[in-house]
Amino acid sequence: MACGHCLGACGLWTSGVHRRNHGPEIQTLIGSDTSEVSQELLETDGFVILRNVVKRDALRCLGHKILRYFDRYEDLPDFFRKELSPTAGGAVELNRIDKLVPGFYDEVLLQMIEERCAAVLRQDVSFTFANAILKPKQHGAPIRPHQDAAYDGQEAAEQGYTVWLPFTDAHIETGTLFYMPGSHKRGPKTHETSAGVRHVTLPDDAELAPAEIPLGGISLHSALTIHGSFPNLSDEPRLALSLRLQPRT
Ligand SMILES: O=C(O)CCC(=O)C(=O)O
Repeated sequence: MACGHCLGACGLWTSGVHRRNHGPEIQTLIGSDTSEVSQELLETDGFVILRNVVKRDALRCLGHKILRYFDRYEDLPDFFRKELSPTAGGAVELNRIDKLVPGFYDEVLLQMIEERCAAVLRQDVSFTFANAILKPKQHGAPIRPHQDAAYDGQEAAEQGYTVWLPFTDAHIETGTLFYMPGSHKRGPKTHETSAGVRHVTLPDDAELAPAEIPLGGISLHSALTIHGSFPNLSDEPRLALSLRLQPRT
């Protein structure tokens, strides 16, 4: 059954989204503030929501720095620009925003995220690259289901993680991520490419979980966890960072 929230535009979502959002599995979506429980959720589901990781003021400050580059998107070299939706003016990505914003990894909030993730993963990790994704207000452009490993190569498939950092409260209406819980255990999937964007076809019985993340929180997922995002139906633009994490060697 198509999901009402994407107005049927994607035709992919099943009623599982709503069941998980309102049903007994709600603990999975809310996550936990203790590293032990978070680690367990990450192992079981392939993703975990971590709340109160960064300060809102610091987020606002970094958000403004990133938005300045979206303001001059058309003037940036092709390397940095990627349209993520087939419709004009849909979701747009700034590839390697870490190369654009001076001193990107010196931002204290990124160091705080790295430390929090290291505690959950119980290993020393560092960011390897970051992309920023902007969904204009009231825009019905979903991001189709995919594994980040399909973009990042074999090493990431085995060891990599992604931190998703939204700059607004993230829920279905604001275009948050959805996850297919447990999909990281099924290994790398073959991806198809449509309009330059890679995606997987979900199994018929797929249940999807929306990531409800209050401002200041993050989600952390394995490079093999199938995920995508809802369209932004709110009256505000939706900005988020996707940050790749790898174990330090
Ligand atoms: O920010 C989004 O809407 C989607 C992010 C995502 O799926 C990714 O970066 O892999």
